Amino acid sequence: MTRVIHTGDTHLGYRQYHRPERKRDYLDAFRQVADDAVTEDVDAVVHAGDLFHDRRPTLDDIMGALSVLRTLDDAGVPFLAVVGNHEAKREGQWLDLFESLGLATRLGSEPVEVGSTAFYGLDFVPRSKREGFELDLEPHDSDHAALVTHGLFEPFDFGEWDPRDIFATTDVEFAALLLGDNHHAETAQVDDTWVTYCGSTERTSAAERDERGYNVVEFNGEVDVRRRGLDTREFVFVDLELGEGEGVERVRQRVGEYDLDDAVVVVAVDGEGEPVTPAAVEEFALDRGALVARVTDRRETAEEGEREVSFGDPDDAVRERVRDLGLSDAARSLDETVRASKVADSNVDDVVQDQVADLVEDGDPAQFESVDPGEGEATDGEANAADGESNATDGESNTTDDGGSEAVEADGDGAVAGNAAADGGDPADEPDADDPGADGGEGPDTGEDGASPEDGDGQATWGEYQ
Ligand SMILES: [Mn+2]
Repeated sequence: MTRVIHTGDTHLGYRQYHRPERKRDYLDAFRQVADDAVTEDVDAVVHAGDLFHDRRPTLDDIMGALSVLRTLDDAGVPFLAVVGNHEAKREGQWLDLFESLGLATRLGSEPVEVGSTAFYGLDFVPRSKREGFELDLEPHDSDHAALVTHGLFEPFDFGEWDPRDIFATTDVEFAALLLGDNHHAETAQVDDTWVTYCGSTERTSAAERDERGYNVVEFNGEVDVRRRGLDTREFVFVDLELGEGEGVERVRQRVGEYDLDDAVVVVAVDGEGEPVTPAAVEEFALDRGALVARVTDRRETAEEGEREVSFGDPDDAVRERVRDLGLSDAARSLDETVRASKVADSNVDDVVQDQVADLVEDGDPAQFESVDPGEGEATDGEANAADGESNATDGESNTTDDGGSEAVEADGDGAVAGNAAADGGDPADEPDADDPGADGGEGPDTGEDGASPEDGDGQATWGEYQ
């Protein structure tokens, strides 16, 4: 018999909404998981990737991780893990550091036996390396085997890789596939294998509405997967349909019905009535003790494109014009930092410098390709300009794959607009501009909180740019 906690997508170091409190929340959630593991005396904690939000966590984040791992180690609970796309570095991984300290085991092609189960690991595999991919596993002689990996798998939303394509390449039969990447917890059966996402342990996006938690997986002839909830930061979601003649007063009234103390308040306004200025509602929520408030008037987004831009809306005018230019992800990210983001003016210079350095280091030509500006085609001129830039980085581009440089993200926390794969674009969240190019090389984060399994419509939207 083997009983483990299956967790992942911890995203330590993420300063969501640019609030230090949020950063502490991610560590707190990780600590809760470890404390539960000790209390419940499970045989191991299995981590399916994205322990860190960023491949360059701060010393503080690393110290935080170490202290939780030490709790597990002191209690004799092994920590078995793989590398996710967010934290992937080109060569040595953070996980290797923890392993060298005796605080973690990096799962791979050799079975790690815990009780009656052999655990294997597969780090995030970029899309470019999936064609002809083969698992090369050492055999095991345990009762069960489980594969731990990070990526978007079928049959779940935004799945882009059929687990059977992996199963077919190895003689090892898996009782369970323990997954990370999709932040939405879900379990299904594929052939004879249980396939399960444990979900993130703190919301990395306002699209992650369900209670956060982790899985407890028991291998005992059969596989049993159960959910456990975590005590996370309060999020108050207010979805409002305004009637004729209703406006900001009605929104304030509805928001005021909730206990907002220390909560993240996410308001979406739809329906008829008057336009609602987000700032007026946000101020109201903050006055009532909210930690963060984000208000979206969905009627504005819906009308985008057909709306006349007046001189009263210079930001809208600029936004439309920038969109028409079909700028590359790289250019948009820089523009966002300079013009739109919450980066303090005094820091813009440094942040842009970091972003450019990251882009050069990543050497991913896709970042410099112009995007389709809505209905129209990118003009030849723009495409050529993008080519010229991508040549400059070609020399490095073949080194980026091991950094997980694919523009693949639907785990609710790093949509790449140009990819459009699963980008629901949640306008309630702001781009994480103080976290330049932080996502395992998958590109500048113009929509840090954008991807949304629930809201995903397959379209890159401009909402996240706001
Ligand atoms: Mn993740």
